[in-house]
Amino acid sequence: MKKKFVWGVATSAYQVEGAVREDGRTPSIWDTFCAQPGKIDHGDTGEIACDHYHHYKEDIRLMSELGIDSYRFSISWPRIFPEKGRYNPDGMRFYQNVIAELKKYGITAAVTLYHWDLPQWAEDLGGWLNRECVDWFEEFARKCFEKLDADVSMWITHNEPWCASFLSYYIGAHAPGKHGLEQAMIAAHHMMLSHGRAVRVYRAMGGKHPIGITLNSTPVYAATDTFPDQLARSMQEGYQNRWFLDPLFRKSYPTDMAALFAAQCGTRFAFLQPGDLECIAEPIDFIGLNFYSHCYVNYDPASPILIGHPETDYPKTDIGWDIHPEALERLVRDTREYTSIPIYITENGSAWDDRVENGCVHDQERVDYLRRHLEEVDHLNQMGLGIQGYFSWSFLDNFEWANGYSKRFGLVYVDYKTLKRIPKDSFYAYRDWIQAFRKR
Ligand code: IFM
Repeated sequence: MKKKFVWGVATSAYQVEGAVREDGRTPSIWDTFCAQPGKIDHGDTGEIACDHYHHYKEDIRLMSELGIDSYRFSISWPRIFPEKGRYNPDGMRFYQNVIAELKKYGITAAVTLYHWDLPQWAEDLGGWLNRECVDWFEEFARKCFEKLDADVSMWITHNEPWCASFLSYYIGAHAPGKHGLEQAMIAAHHMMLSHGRAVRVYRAMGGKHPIGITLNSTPVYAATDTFPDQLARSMQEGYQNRWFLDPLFRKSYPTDMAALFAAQCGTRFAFLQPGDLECIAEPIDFIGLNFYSHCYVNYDPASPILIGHPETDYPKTDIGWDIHPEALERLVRDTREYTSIPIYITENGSAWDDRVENGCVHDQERVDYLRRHLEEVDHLNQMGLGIQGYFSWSFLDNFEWANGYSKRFGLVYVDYKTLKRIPKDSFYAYRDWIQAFRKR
């Protein structure tokens, strides 16, 4: 039987939940990072966020009005293990309640285990730079499988490991805000290893639902056809895409990137131990892709990884990202070079400077962006590219990491003073699209 296409929305724990001290939760690296002056726009924090922790029933009722099949959310690790080795049933109860509420409306739960909120206790012991972090993650994953699997429709081990490693340990823009290339390589390796270990645990427990990982690999375009710019394209693909796809599907790291990284930071690859690559390549059931834009590059010999980012004349969203829906085809085709397993678009969306007018939010730019991307997904599936579902980012406006609350991605507007929710025009446009699709 043909599998049903899944329509969904997505959020992540730290970005929406708030309630950072409730029911035994301890701080995550994002609480610590937010407390450091200058890290987050306007000094914003996730302390209250959308207070989804207390508003989840209202939010899920709105999801049912939207008519989605599935809600993708993540689990806050420091709620579940507030200290090393200490399980906290009170923290788990929140997710059990969310899933029970979803069930009432026939909405399935697509659960991400790690969407960047590492417990601070783990960071204090070295975090992802400490190989033991893989064991701590495995313990966390096992507990989530044990307590939630019966009512979860799909598991995503990690969200965008490139961001959680290179953006966080090399560029330093995200928690824990470090600046070392070898550190990023080590963190990425341990995250990918923890992915493989979680998949093995799930299989060993007899888990029957699909399990996979979400990447933010990107379709890359070179500014010109010249050799240097084409080289930069290949480097960018290596840095953001192949560094994760090769171990997942080919049991190796890309040698061109490994050589470049090694020349830059002198790593001896001591973090890579026998058996690791086999574990990372444990077979998965689907791959999640988060797609927002393309990456446009030129050759920059002054950059440690030879990549420059020239200005383009594409129209841009409020966060400055080029709008290029057709680039999704390149991303999907590049992914298809590696695997034929189902692809889910686990995030896609756009930030705009939304305003409330007479109780409504007329976000025509988001409606256009959404429609063009949905048409593209449809087009790719007509060509047989095997996209199995689409999750709009985001259900709610939320804490956009280093941008704080200054960038709004939601289908639902959140008034951060009153916590009132206002469905935007894009909410109704998405609802209508889903309904029309189901009637086909
Ligand atoms: O908000 C983020 C999300 O947490 C991960 N993917 C990209 C989104 C928009 O920046």
